[in-house]
Amino acid sequence: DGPSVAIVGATGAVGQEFLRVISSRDFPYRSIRLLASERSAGKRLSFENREYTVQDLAAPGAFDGVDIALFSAGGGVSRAYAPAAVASGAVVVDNSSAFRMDPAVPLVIPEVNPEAMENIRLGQGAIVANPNCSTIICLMAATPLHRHAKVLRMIVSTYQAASGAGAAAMEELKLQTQEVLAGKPPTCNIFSQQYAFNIFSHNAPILENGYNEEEMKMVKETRKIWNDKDVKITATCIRVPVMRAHAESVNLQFEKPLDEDSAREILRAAPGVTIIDDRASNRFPTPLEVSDKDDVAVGRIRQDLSVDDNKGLDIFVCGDQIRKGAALNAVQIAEMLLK
Ligand code: A2P
Ligand code: 11C
Repeated sequence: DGPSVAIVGATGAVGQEFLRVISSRDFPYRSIRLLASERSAGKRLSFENREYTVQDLAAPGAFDGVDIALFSAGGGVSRAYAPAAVASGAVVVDNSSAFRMDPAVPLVIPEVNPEAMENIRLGQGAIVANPNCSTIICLMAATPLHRHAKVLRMIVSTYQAASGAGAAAMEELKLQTQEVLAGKPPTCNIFSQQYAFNIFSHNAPILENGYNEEEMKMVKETRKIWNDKDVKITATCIRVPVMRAHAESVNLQFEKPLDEDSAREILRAAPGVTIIDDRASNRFPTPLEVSDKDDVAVGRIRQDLSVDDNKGLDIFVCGDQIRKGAALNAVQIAEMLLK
């Protein structure tokens, strides 16, 4: 029993994680269909002791009988194929940026704004958007504090992993690391400059206002998810040579006072959040520590001494980009559809 599920982008980094998360959470499904480009069509993949043949997304009838379609094959693919999935009655959970800012499409982090999708029903074609990974990881930690003291301004600096740019970028980081250690010139296919032993501004296109698209996603998506068009947000997004978890330094300025002990209590009670904040031994969240974990980790919880009246806090957040930043969040959305 359970819904019939299609995975779009099944051969990709997030697509593969969809399968691992479905399995580890015992997500009930009647059938699973694996879809990717024609390059992968015919490829055999095994999942939960069964063999599947990857099918071409563009083949006719790709969504026939599908109840839930989890998309992670880029914005272009979502724009091209999500409407067909919706027309055939599927609820699309879309990991791309294609529909996030569409007022008719809920943009959902289940721990943060589940109410946004209360009108979405299985059997009635619709799209639910998964936020950008940097937004999800940031808001998992910032929202419980926002609910308590209302964020007026948020300043984010990210340290983003290779996985955000897909499986090929992760391969490029491995290859370049070996090449540089061997004294060879690094192969630059995915990124235009050396990635191993380097950091650079996020590869998303730079917009006219000088921000890159990744930064503006954090600004706009947060306003939509918090349903707060006035909250002031600025971000600087940076790519670091880490495999699969993002780190973010988040500075929060509040309307009401919030002392650091209360903040720690609030975060301790927040679902999907783990605190790693050991000042005595200088142990705080790291990308490695959260890799393959569901929870986002928060530490460096401290009063911002540049803000009066306990109205400012600094925190450091790490989260697995592929898991809570993408696949887990999408599967949690799918679970909400079953309720
Ligand atoms: P394929 O492996 O056939 O190229 P990642 O984010 O790790 O780079 O993965 C991208 C995913 O999106 C892959 O599964 C990839 O399939 C899929 N994909 C990319 N372009 C298309 C397309 N035009 N049609 C269908 N699937 C696509
Ligand atoms: C990254 N978050 O880490 C980006 C990539 O809107 O889903 C995913 C972009 C998106 O590079």
